[in-house]
Amino acid sequence: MADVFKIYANGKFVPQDQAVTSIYDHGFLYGDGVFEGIRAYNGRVFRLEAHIDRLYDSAKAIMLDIPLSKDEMKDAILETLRTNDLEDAYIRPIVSRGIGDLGLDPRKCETPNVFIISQSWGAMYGDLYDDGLTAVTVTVRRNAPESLPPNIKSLNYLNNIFAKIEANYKGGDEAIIFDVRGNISEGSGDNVFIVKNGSIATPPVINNLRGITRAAVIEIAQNRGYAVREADLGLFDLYTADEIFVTGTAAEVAPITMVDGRTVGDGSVGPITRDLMQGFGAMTRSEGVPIQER
Ligand code: PXG
Repeated sequence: MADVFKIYANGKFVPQDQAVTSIYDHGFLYGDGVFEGIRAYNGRVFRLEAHIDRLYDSAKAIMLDIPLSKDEMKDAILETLRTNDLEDAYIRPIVSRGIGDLGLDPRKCETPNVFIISQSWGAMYGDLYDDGLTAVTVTVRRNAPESLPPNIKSLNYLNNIFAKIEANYKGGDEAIIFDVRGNISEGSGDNVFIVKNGSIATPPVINNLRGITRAAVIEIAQNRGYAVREADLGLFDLYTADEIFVTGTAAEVAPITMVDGRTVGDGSVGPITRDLMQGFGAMTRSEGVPIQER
C-alpha cells in the first residue's frame, strides 16, 4: 500500500484522504490559486525563502491574500515535514481562492484555503540523467505575459499541460515551448539553457517562470567561471547548440541530447552540463533550511 502522508490543511494535520475542499472552491472551478514546488534534501529545505517569496509574489499578482505571514508559512512547511518524518521530500504548498459560488468573481470567496502536501521523492528522470532526454518543440505557445504572466505559478497549468500532451504524442520526454514572438520560453515544468562554444545562454524571465533552480545554476556556472547570458533564443539556437539542459525543482539539472530528431552535440551529455549537474548536486546536499529545530 502506498504511504499515507499527513497534509497540512488550514492549520491542522489530517490524513491525505481527508485533506479536501469543496467543488465550489474557485481553485477547482477556475484554477484560481497559486502553488509552489519545493524540495528537501538530506534534512534541509532547498532555497525555502526564495520559494516562499515567489508564492507570495504569485498571490499578490492575482490579488490573493494568503492568511499566513511568510514566517508562519515557513513554520507550517517545516512542521509538515517533521510530522511526516521526511528528510528527502517534495513539498507542495497550495493556496486556493477558497469557496465561492458559480460566478467567477473572486470577491465571492471569503477565505483562501491553504494546503501543504509533502511526500518522498526521488530522481524524476531516472536513467535519463546519464543518457539525456529527448525534447520536442511544440506548436502551442506559452501564455503571453500580457495575457497571463508566466511568472505566476498559478493553479491554472493548462498551457503547460497542452505542451506536455503534445510532447507525449510526439514521443518527447519534455516539451520546449516558444512564446508568441518565436523566442524560447521554457519547458512544461522547467527552464531551458543552451551551451554554444563554451558559453551558456538562457531566455530572459519575461516569458517564463523565474526558476529557483535556474537562479542557483546561474550562480554555480558563474562561480565556476562560465560566461552566462540571458538572451532571446530561437529554433536555430536550439538546433545548433553544443549542449542543452533544463532546470527545475523536479527535473534538477537534466541534459537534453536529442531535439526534434536532431542530435545535440555528439549525442552524449556534454561537459558543461555534467559539471553543472555535479555542482547542483553538491549545492543541494550542503545548503538549505534545517527541518529539525536546533
Ligand atoms: N517553469 C515552469 C513552468 C515550472 O512549473 C519551472 C520552470 C522551474 O522552476 P523551479 O523554481 O522549480 O526551478 C517550473 C517548476 C512537477 C513539478 O510536478 C514542476 C515544477 C516544480 C516542481 C514539480 O512536474 N515546475
